[in-house]
Amino acid sequence: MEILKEIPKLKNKNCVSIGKFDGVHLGHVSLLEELVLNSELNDMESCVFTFDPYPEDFFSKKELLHLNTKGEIISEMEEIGVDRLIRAKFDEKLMNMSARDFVKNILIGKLNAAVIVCGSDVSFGKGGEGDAALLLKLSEEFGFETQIIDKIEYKGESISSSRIIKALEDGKVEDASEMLGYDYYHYGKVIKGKGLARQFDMPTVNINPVPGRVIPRHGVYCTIVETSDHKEYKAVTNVGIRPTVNDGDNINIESHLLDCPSDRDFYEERINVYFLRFLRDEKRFDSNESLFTQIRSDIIETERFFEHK
Ligand code: RBF
Ligand code: MG
Repeated sequence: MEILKEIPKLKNKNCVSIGKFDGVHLGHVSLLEELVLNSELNDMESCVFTFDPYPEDFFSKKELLHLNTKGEIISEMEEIGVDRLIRAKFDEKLMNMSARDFVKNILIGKLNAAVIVCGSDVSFGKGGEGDAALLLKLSEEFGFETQIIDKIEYKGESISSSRIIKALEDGKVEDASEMLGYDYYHYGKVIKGKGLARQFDMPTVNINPVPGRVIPRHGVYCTIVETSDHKEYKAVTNVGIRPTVNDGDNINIESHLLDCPSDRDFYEERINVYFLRFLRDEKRFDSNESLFTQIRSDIIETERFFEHK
């Protein structure tokens, strides 16, 4: 896949998608698959047009949290078979371009779009004035084909990144999984913990969350921990700031693996932690003893969860 920062002038006809593509989820994946299928049927190349930074990050003047890193999204596009990804700088000129000019000058003039594939909620051009209806209208005038893809629904509402982020922030990780098409996860290199959990005969593995990625609601979860040798362990994981033992607001993701020899040290290995079920909120306990009494019951609940799974 070719990745471009500048908008190229393409000679051959292309199938083009425009959209935010700010996360890997069922809605975006189905749209991209449709784009690639369409390009193959038409014997054209597929091209995704996006903005970098995301317009919502630009307008809020900070990098908001997203479901995936840009690198993860790029890998997914590559895997789906997108030929070309344009990450155009979101600047004054593009921002103030009318929707009609955007189609005429960029999509047709530069990208030579013969087919445009996009979601029914597409919005483009100045202030987001352009929508699916306008694309259909302009396709007659300029002679390109527009294919509008219906949004995928879950529990009666359409799937979107913001809805999935909300579910994660509410601890509704099963809903998030259904909308993502995979279990939400965090990953990282195992860092040194305090060793306190080990004293209580509950060794744990700690990672820091990936910057920029959404953190699920602080609390305790049934999880799967996948190690770099592709072994999967049932685990119980705390996400949060550990108010019982810490003063800071540094967020930590700490997992106790259910069936793992306690002398196995994962230090510096890369792990993935997949969130399967929210058990309870993170709390401040009066003593380490009461914290670990609670953790023992979290472990029992987690064992039950996996028995019934
Ligand atoms: N720390 C807290 O301060 N409050 C909690 O509710 C809490 N729950 C936890 C649940 C599990 C399953 C695990 C593995 C850890 C939890 N911790 C919690 C973190 C705990 O403070 C930490 O394991 C030890 O202090 C050692 O770093
Ligand atoms: Mg979207």
